Amino acid sequence: MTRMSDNDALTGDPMEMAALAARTIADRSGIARHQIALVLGSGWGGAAAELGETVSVLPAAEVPGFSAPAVVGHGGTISSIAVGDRHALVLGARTHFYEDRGVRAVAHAVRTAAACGATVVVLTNGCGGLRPEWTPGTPVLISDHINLTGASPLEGATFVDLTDLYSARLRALAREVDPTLDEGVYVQFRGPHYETPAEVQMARRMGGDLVGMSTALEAIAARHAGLEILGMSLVTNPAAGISPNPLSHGEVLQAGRDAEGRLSTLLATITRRILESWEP
Ligand code: 8IG
Repeated sequence: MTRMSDNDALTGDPMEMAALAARTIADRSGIARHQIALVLGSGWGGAAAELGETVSVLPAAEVPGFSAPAVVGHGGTISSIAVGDRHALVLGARTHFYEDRGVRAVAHAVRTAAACGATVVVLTNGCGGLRPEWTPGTPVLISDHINLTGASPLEGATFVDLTDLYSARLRALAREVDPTLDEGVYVQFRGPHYETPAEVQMARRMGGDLVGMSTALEAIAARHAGLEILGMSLVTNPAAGISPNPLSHGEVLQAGRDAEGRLSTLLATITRRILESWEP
């Protein structure tokens, strides 16, 4: 049996580590199976409260393989929410690639979601927008991604098909809830610095619409774990050079807070819609 004395260490087999985390979540929450998981990024933190009745809240640091958040404004809890007769696992604890804890730590949350029984994961983030009409506070569905991190969350000769990585079925469900939702291609940079204007123009010419520092690596790991993926970005700022003003983390957080109420309702409604369509 694997014993964890140091919660930060992700030294064992990644799938075993996820199974261990899933057992801890099941034992501590009393919920044997979660049908859907949500990873909440900047600006999306309020959604859990609107989703349903909170059954359990665990500090991430008490679940094997997770650690306390590195960034102010990012959560640090793993919650079980009752939605009708189903349960959503809300992961407010994301490890970013730029934290240098390795790709296993980045992938751990979605692997744990799959080990908890989820078949769908909703990956959310705050990001920069490349289209000027996407003012701060605009939610955008992710249609595809470009991974510019130079990394993969998968190890060894693991050849995973990424066609339709971001489920067309789930995007259609989201648009049933809000037909005005735009969609775009998410470009993951390594960070933690924001892009230069030249890099933003590069991303645009490559076909990108959104720039961020998460989600793409998680989506790859999620697909590998067998999950169906809905990706949603909150444009918290125009990407560098898109507007004449420089970027500040404070403004990014403020845009997130300002949009939070509306976004929470949107995400909760979409999640309930997905659960209505859920089949074991
Ligand atoms: I919030 O403009 C947020 N995250 N790479 N660029 C990148 N990540 C981000 C940005 C942005 N805004």
